[in-house]
Amino acid sequence: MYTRAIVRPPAANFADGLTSVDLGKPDFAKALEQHTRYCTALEQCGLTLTRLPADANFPDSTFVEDTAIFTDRCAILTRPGAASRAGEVAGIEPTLREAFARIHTITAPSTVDGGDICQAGNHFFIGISERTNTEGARQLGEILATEGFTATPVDIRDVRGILHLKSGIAYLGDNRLVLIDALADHSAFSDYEVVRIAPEENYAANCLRINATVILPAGYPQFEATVHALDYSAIVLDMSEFQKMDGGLSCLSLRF
Ligand code: CIR
Repeated sequence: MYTRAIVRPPAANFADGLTSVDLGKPDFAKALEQHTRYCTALEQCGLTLTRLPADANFPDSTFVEDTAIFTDRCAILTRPGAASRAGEVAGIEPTLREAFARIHTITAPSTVDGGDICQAGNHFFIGISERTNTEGARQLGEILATEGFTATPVDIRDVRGILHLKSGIAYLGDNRLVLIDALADHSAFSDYEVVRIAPEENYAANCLRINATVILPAGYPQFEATVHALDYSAIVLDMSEFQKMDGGLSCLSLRF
């Protein structure tokens, strides 16, 4: 059961952030509107929000998920793999210190982006990507082990079209994983019930199960039908402006 989330709206220079996709420049006013709807959706799921101010020093800072990992036992400050995002962690730390009694820190030469970390109950999948290095995966695995969690690294460096592990996976609870085709047959996931995403709907893999609700992006009818068939209540959100900057639903909040 989640009760809280941390969010930060996009700053006016949001379009200056990093992107690997060729979907055009995001519209700032539209991004703000989509962010507002996102926050309302989290509140509809029962979460109380801590709203940080927009931070134009870091155009990607609306993607707060990459700066920390939250568990029910501790928080972990990450060390983002993109140099332009390294300073975002200091901006989130004071809020973490208020909320968590125990905080661990990823240290050099490790890099970890929160978007590469998928929690499934007491187990974590740790993506090794362009952002999270093998040393980071190892260090994070050790930290999680001290807290009684298990972890499996998943190397996604050869998987085309995903920036982070969670661009291609989501945990829905009930031992059920949403997976893109490129990850669906990976041995790390063999003990789970798999909801496969059709290749043309890959972006929908980055969905969020929050309490009784699944929040999913608009424009993916096959996955939306699956969510209804599985009896979740669904909230569908237009994410177009964040998608242009390689972002999805999970990236825009830290939930706990
Ligand atoms: C970046 O490239 O870092 C941002 N433009 C997008 C980060 C998306 N974060 C996430 O998937 N957790």
